[in-house]
Formats: sequence, C-alpha cells, structure tokens
Amino acid sequence: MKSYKILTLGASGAGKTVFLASMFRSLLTQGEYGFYLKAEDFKSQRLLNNIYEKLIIGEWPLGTREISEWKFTCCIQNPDLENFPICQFIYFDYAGGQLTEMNKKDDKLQEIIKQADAILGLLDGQKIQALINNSNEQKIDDFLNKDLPPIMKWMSYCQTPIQFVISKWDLLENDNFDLKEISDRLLDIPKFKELVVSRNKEGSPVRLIPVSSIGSGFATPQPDGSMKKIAGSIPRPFHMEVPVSCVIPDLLEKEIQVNLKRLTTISDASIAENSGFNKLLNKFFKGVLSFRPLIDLVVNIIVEYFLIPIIFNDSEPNELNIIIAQEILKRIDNWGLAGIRRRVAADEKKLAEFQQIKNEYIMEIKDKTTALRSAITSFLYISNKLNQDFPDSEIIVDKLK
Ligand SMILES: Nc1nc2c(ncn2[C@@H]2O[C@H](COP(=O)(O)OP(=O)(O)OP(=O)(O)O)[C@@H](O)[C@H]2O)c(=O)[nH]1
Ligand SMILES: [Mg+2]
Repeated sequence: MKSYKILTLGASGAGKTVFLASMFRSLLTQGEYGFYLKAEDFKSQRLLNNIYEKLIIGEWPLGTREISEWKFTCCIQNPDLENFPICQFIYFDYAGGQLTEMNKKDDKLQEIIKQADAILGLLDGQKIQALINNSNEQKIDDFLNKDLPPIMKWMSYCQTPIQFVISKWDLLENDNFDLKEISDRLLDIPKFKELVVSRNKEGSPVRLIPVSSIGSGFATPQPDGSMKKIAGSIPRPFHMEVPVSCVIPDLLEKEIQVNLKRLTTISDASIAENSGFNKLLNKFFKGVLSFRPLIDLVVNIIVEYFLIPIIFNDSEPNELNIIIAQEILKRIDNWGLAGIRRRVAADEKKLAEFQQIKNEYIMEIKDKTTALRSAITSFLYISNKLNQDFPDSEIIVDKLK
C-alpha cells in the first residue's frame, strides 16, 4: 500500500498538535466524509484521544518538544460494514520553534521536510487576525518576519503539492473576515506572491483552507493571547477533513502527470494499431455524455490505469494503458482530476449531482477498485465543496495585476 508523508509547517502555537488530535477524532468514523482514518496502533490512538479529551474540558496541550510520527491508514467502509484500506498517511508533529529557529544542526526536521510528499502551511489564525486588523504589532511582526519566511522557503524548495491552512478560524469568523481579504493581504507579501505565481504557472492549485479544531463558540481569547473555554460549550471542529482531502487529489494528479511525461518519447502509433479499441472509443463518443457517465469514465480510467498500479501494487502503470488513458482523457477535453475540480465547483447543481454520485459510489463498493474509486470521488467532492462554500479559497494571481 502506498504511503504519503504529509507535513504541516507551522510556528510554535499555530495549532499543529490540536489540529492533529482534532482531525483524528473527526475522521475516526466514516460519517458523511466517505473515508476514515485508522491509527497505526492502540497506543497512538489513545495518545491522540487523550489530547482531544483534555481539549473538551478546556485543557490545551503543552508545547510539543520532540518530533513524533503518526501513521494512519485511510480506509473506506461499504454499507455492509466491510473495510477497505486505501493508502497510508504519515503525519509529523514537532516543536514549531524547530522550524522558525532552525539552525544547520537540525537535520532531523530538515530531512523530514525534504522527504515530504505534500506540505500544509499552517498559518496561525490569531496572527492573521492581528495582521488584518492591524491590532497587535508583536504578533504581526512575528508572523511576517519569523513564522512565514521558513514556510515560504521550504515550500519553494520542495516541489511537492502545497496548501495553506488557516487555523483558529473560529476567531476570524467572529470578525466576519472573508478569505478574499486575507488572500489579498497575503499576496502583498512578495515571497508569498512569488510562490503562488510559480505554482499557478505549473497549473497546481494553491488553496487557503480555513479550519477550526474546536469550532466557534468554544473558547474566547484572553488578553495574554491564551484561549479560555466558555463554560458549558462543546467543541464543533470545522473542516478537519478538508486539508487531507485537498492534498490527495493533488498528489494523485502529480503521479498521473509524472507518468504521462514519462511517455512523451513513445509515439502514439500503438494506439492507432489498436484499432479495435479505437472503434469502441468512437462509438462511445458519438453520444453526448451526461454527467454521471462522464464522471464514471474519468474516475474509472484514472483509477484502473494509473492508481491501482501506483497505490496498491507500488509499480508503474503499464505503458499501453497510459497511452490509452491519455487518449481517452484527451478526447474528453483533458478531464483529469484537476478537470473535475475546475468544472464541478463553479456550478451548484453539478455539485449536488456530484454529491449524489459520491453517495452512489459508496453504496457500490465491493472490492479494492470500487473502494479506491469511491475514495477519490469523496476527496474530489470535499475539495469542490470547499471551492463552492469559499469561492476565494483558491488563490489565483491575476497576471495583469
Ligand atoms: N481559538 C482557537 N484556538 C486554538 C485552536 N487551535 C489551537 N488553539 C490555541 O493555540 C494554542 C496552541 O496550539 P498547539 O496545537 O499546541 O500549537 P502547536 O503548533 O502544536 O505549537 P508547538 O507545539 O509549540 O509547536 C492552543 O493552546 C490553543 O490555545 C483553534 O482551532 N481555535
Ligand atoms: Mg505542538
């Protein structure tokens, strides 16, 4: 089973540990998300649960001291309660000071960063609040000069998919901030803009994902910056499923692109020779496709031809299969995973239809192929829903600006 290392880059106090515990708790059962996370062993499950149980009573974790590694298997369950493992995620937690005050000797964290398959930049919502309100010089200075530079540096250094997660959204939500205001302010920072422009050029989406590990109405900030639980409140974590759901389609899209590139030297001759297949294709494309068969086609091609070998067998996809898949995707106007994301989110009716398809896929799970198809569709649905709920979550730099 393929394993992906996902690294959260964030300063001390940004909310890494609380996010990890709350994400695990939210994804402990499949619920509406269409997948769940299983901890590697009972001990890790207990440790994360302990952190969360303390949050509930208003006790925050102490600052992290050591680097720790957390392995999760991403699983999917069908209506008969059969479980299908899809892939593994490895998460890391560490003391944020190790990132912002990194010296040459900190090879351990550097090695982890270099080996990460995807990076989530965790931006402290409380500092963003200060930045937008222009309210606390110390916090603004820390954010701009201490916290952000190493995140930018490592994100530019690594070619992995990236996303920005804004923590403590409960605070920003109270102030009625919108993401547009925040992304405009962030784009005023030259290094930030540079990074977004370069990722936009490659066609990789860069998102701002608002999350709150405790949800609104659970705690209020105190004058010293700490959070105090509101008596009688219960946590309602918000968007815990989103960062991971946005990162996986990006990772898979990258795998697909790498495999397609690998083949640029091979001529298209083999597909022409495969005339039986061509006839079949032509037949298929004669009718105008409605939404479900189109999604079926794209997701099935991607799953069967690319992801099954990569994810389950840890091998490279067969070359003829890639050519066939490439040809089909070309004919339906480059509908890769990115294509689905671009087109669905903009249309409310399509998103509702997509949700329906996602639910049908869960009902149809019977083996690892159908499980993988369902997982991919759930991730795509969640990332599309984010685009619809927060239209400014995707940062795109207008070239004319
Ligand atoms: N309002 C609010 N506060 C939060 C949230 N998440 C974390 N906090 C606050 O931020 C503090 C720091 O969170 P941690 O998760 O410990 O931060 P960290 O990034 O792990 O910090 P280090 O371990 O020092 O690197 C917590 O003690 C809370 O006071 C959130 O979703 N909402
Ligand atoms: Mg911590």
